[in-house]
Amino acid sequence: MQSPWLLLLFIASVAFSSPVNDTFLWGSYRPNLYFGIRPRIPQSLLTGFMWFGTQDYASISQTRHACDQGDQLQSYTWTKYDPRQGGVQVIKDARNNVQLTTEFLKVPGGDHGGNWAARIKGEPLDPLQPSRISTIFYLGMEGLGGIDMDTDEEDNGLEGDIKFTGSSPELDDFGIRIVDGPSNTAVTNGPHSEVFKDRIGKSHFMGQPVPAGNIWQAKEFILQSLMKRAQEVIAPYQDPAAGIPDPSFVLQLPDEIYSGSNLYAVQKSFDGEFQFDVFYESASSKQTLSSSTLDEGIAALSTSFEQRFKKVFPTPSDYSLKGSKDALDAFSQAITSNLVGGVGYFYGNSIINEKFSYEWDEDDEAEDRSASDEKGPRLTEPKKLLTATPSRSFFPRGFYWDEGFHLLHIGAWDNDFGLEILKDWIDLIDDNGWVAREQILGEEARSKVPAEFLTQVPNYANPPTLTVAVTAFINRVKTASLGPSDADLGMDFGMGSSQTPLTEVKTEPGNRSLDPEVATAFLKDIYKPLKRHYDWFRRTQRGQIKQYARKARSRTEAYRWRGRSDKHVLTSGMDDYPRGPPHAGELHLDLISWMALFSRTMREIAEFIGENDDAISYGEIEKAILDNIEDLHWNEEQQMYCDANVDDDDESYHVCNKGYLSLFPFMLSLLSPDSPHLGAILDVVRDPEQLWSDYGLRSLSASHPEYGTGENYWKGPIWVQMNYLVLGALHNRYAAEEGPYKLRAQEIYRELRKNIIDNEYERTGYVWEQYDPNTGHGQRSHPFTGWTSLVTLILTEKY
Ligand code: 6A9
Repeated sequence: MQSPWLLLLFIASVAFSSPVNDTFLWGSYRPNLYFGIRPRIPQSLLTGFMWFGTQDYASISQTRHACDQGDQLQSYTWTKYDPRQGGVQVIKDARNNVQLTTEFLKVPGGDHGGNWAARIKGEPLDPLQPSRISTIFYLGMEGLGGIDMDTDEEDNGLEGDIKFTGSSPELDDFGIRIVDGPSNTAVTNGPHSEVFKDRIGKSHFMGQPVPAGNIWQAKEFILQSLMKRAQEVIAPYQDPAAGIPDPSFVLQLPDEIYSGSNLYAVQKSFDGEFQFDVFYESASSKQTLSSSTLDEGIAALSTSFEQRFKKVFPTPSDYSLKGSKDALDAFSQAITSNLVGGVGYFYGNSIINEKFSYEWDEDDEAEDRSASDEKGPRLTEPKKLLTATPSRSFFPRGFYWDEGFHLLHIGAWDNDFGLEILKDWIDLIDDNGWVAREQILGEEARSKVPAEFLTQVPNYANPPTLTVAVTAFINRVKTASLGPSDADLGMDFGMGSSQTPLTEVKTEPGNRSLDPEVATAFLKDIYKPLKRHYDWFRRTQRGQIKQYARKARSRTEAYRWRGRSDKHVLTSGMDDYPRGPPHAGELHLDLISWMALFSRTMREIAEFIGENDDAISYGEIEKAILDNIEDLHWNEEQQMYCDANVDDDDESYHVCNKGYLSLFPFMLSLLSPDSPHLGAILDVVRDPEQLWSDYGLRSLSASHPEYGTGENYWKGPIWVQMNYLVLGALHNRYAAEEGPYKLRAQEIYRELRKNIIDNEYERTGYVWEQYDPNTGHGQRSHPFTGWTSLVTLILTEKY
């Protein structure tokens, strides 16, 4: 079939065809869907999968496509996922009595990012009950390029393999085949089966043109097309006495292809166990994939994943944890797989408002915001982003400070992949040095966000965690270039050593970027934007120091989150954590602590790449910040670090709220082990009336008047990433270095780690956004595939 896109394509490919050989081109990069494979190319081939039960007519209104807590699936979890090889996901849907397995296998070859295969299998959860499922796999082409389906437009559906060919500037020519497994059966009996006999047991399909940028709404287009036909088919059966046909005979795609189609769907309906495969073959690879490619490939992937996992993230065996070693291994593998399998690729514009400002922020010299004269919200240029996501159902998009934590974990698993993600985040740093806290790129991402949260404001920050991922990377580079005997084997407080053997570290897949030369080149590349980012923080989040001038050793280092409202400081990341009243003279303890860490990490980066003058000045700033944390934020009567504020008489005072906030100088390892304040902090940490619970540290002291009140988001519940920071500070510094509290720190480390790991993870099959400090039960968004997965690093003691 000759079509206009061929001509366009020809022009485009002459203009910018270059072979891509990118190991990370393909992935489950649509993590908002239960299963969606796409390349990390802005506008290209999107694939997706959906299913509904045909046990009744109602189930189609609950077609499963985008992850949704309302679907009430028992679980969906990647049990294995490797960004180079693919993975295995298990989905349990009790309403439709089906357990689905989605397997994804990457097969290298050719010059355009390789091939892949997917297998979708189903079996009844309860074998004694019927399991009637209809599945739809779709492919859509966005941007330049096209897809044709190989069919004579059979009115009654297709038997055998279903074939597509397509092409795009980046992917070049490719083929897609959908192939049935060996023993699928369809519903054959039922009222009026005679009438429908020619269509039973076949694949049904549709193809239609969809406007640019709309493929993400495939579910709506496809179900409309299906329902249109279903209404026509059902019309003659108005008399209930005559019996209504079985839903699986009626709820079928129309077997029509419109000209100019760029969205195609293939539907298969089953009675009981089933299986089918999808093969994507890049023409340049000249390979033909088959079901045995998947049989063998997935088996090999499972074995190599487990072997490598045990090497990279070993579970210590001689530690008295509640779970058995096997159970902990499986759990740890699943949470890591969900983090990595939850990485998405996003592309599109976003909404910013340069002029928005709260009254207490109004005095700011708005140099960063005066660049544009435009008032009110506006759309930015489109941007691309490869990023992990905190939650596939509730917030499947990039969040700035979450990402630093994600990258600690991803980078330890696959350093190269971690750097690809980091690079995309660095690319978001704008000319002023700003990065939006929440990355809501494109219509699909926006469709998940209530209007009042869409707009990002260019003087709002979020905790600077990215450089922590960068220094973790530098530490891996340093460790990898030492021999195993020279390397620091880390602390071991009697739970057995869990250090990775260092031999072969560099040559492992995933670690090529640990080569010191490669690493240095990468760091030199990102240094300039990072520095711009750092300068942006220091310039725009600076606090007023005049009311504190008598106390402060440094006249410059004081900080305040912009963009807080009366009750929330979303920019701090700890949304409803108690704070003082909003005031232009307010100073935030967490932000100044983050700035100390930011300065420290910038110094380490500068030292590594030989920017020695910069390294010295970062060091000086860090020192000034540490002085001011003592001068401005330590409250001697209350024996704790506090926010500071200014009253109506222009006098400064402390705002003290015991909880995660008061731990910051300790939690970010800013205090020296002989700090006179360490003892008081450890007392609060270990006190069951304050932060200590059997399941981890509470966000707010149990003795605080606001504990557990209001939204109760950051007023008590346990957050794993914060516990990870505390454990890291203990493990790497206070339990390791000499000081009066060393033994105490070791003891607390051991107990806290055990409490976190022993919590209820296996009970629900999910990890959760946060945990109830009274029961340990997971709460809020689930599955939470972001920073809660740090339990893996806690288990294997990588901080
Ligand atoms: C609003 C909901 C259909 C809140 O993990 C991401 C962030 C953290 O960075 C932050 O520290 N979460 C934490 O306090 C989740 C934020 C989700 C906002 C989504 C829209 C739509 O519901």
